[in-house]
Amino acid sequence: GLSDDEWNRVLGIWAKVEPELPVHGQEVMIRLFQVHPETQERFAKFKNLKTIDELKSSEELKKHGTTVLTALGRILKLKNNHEPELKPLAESHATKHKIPVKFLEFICEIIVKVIAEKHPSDFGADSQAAMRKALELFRNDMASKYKEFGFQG
Ligand code: HE5
Repeated sequence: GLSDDEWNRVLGIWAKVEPELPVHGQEVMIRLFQVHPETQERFAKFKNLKTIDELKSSEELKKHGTTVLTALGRILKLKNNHEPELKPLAESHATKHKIPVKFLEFICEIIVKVIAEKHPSDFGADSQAAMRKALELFRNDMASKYKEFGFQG
């Protein structure tokens, strides 16, 4: 688990991300699709967006990015007691969307990078390490729930 200091770092930077969640969410989704194009194929709604301009112009993509980061923020704020929030997310990603754990790893790494770029002076090495640890906990618990839902991930 994370220490109190680590959780404070995670929630401290998240408080700076939250006022501009749509901006961060849009950037995360676009970056995810650029770096890992196979993830874009999973989105019926977005797989036909080809250019960066098309991606940037999509209000739906921005909205989805906001949805993703809102869900993640709620989970982070629950610290170690995230199971009630995590379970429905794991269920939909395991049984409906069938999103491999590898894709969760991709998006988590991109989230850290996007926050680091947008908040260079508030997200130093220790805070980045704490965020990586929190996201690892999120992924590990998603992976074990995946198995409960019969998805090997
Ligand atoms: O499952 C839902 O609610 C419990 C539906 C909305 C939702 C989706 C859908 C939410 C809240 C999340 N995702 C959240 C979320 C947090 C983690 C970091 N997601 Zn999600 N997703 C949805 C992730 C990670 C992640 C990685 C990838 C490749 N996710 C995806 C893919 C994905 C897809 C295909 C969908 C359903 C399609 C959709 O809603 O398109 C707009």
